[in-house]
Amino acid sequence: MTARKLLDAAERRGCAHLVLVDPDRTTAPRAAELARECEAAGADGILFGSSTPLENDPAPVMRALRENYRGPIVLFPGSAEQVRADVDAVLFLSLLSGRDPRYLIEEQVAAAPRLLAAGVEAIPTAYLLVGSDEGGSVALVTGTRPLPIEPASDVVAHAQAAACLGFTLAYLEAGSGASAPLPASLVRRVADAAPIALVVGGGIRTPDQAAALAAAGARFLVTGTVHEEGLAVRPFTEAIHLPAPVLS
Ligand code: 1GP
Repeated sequence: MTARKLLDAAERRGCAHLVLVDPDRTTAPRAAELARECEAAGADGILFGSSTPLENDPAPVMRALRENYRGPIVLFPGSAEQVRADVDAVLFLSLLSGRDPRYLIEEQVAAAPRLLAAGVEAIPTAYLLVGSDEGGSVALVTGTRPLPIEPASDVVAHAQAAACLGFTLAYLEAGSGASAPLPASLVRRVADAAPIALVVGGGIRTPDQAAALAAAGARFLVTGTVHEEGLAVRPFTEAIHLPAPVLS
């Protein structure tokens, strides 16, 4: 099972690295290059998807990833429309930071029959837009506002609700291309108080930022924009994989 594989990787590494590939913003040759980098660096998975409706056929990009990367490829869909069978699993998202029934349950009702018919594994994921950047394209598409960073207790309570509702993951999202990642102090507060594996993404631009978020308790970190801009995968993977504790 892909969820198990990912959680095991996070357990083994301390924190796991997921690389986001947006098929509308990545050519097939670039996807092949990125996939080879992910394979060589030991990145733990590739997220495939876009928060906006797809404009191009994503199949060539998926093929390029499959041909060059042996790890899990997980769909990170912007809507039920993007559900496809050639992935190892789907982040089955519910936008818990918003209050719009469409993104809390209606898209899920539309997607579930197709997922089950295709035999694709769903990874129940509470999606929480957080931050001061207005949430980027997800906020725009969904018409929801992100949870403010302060008070942290509100973000904590949302992640705790996700845990109580039985979600496998809680994804703290600053928004793709956000001007800054979420503060490590916030991630630490949530990780300490909510018994659920945290995915953190949006605005991670340097390996140091990634290392700080991993040390703060994120179980998965997602990087996307930096690789679209040409930065290599390996320094991020190395920063994210926490060093094993020294036994005394
Ligand atoms: C977006 O969290 C991911 O959903 C990645 O964000 O593109 O800013 O790395 P970036």
